Amino acid sequence: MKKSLKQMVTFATIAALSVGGLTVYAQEESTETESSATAEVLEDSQDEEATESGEESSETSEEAETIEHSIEMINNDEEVIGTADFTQDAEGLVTLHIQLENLEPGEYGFHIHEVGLATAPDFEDAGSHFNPTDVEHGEQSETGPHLGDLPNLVVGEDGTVDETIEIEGVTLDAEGENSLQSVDGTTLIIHTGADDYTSQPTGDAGDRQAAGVIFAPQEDSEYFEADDADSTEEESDAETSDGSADAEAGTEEEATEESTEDSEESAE
Ligand SMILES: [Cu+2]
Repeated sequence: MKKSLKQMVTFATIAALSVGGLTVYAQEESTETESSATAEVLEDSQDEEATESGEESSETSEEAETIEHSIEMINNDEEVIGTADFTQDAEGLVTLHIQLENLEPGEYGFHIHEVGLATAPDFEDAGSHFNPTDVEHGEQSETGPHLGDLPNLVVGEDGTVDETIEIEGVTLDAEGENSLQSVDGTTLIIHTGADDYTSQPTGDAGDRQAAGVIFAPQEDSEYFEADDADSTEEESDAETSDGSADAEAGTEEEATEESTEDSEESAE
């Protein structure tokens, strides 16, 4: 009776172990002669097997990092009117939490545009809608919507917005497909009229009343502006380098400048 139990248990001692997503098959062999001790050990390992396979099902999800990215929104007068906080969760879902103030009550077209530039007052340099899948505009079109098409933004009587929306089909991961970190960058735009979700190619949403660059154009984009980054973030550095550049310039130039300055001073 012990012998038959041992045989059964021996055949059953192939345990599947899940270690960091890799499935490892461990086969236990028992060449020992029959003994109650061996049978007990094997029974124990069978119990462990059951426990392990139970744990296995709860360890299937791969670890993924969340990504957070926050930007400021400005109006046509370059006044900051709020923030847009992008979050990508471990499953890859991108959500946008937008908080704004000092807007006129109403319903406005709201899109991600395909160039990471937003120069006030018209924000026209943000280009067209972000549309990497090359489809028609609007959820009511045959092939749409653009990945940059967002639901109209509704501003309440108090002129504020506090909304969280999911953005399907995009990623914040620079390496991912349809990434908002595209070569040309991306910009969030609020229009002056409502998007009708139908008219091509923009939903007839009118002019642009607010914007925020989500990601700036990358170095190999035709829209890349090295000077822009310097002027916004490194003004003091830029001034310093200008000064040192002048100092490094040849003595002839310096002499010319001095003589020019001298003549100007004498003129004043
Ligand atoms: Cu738009």
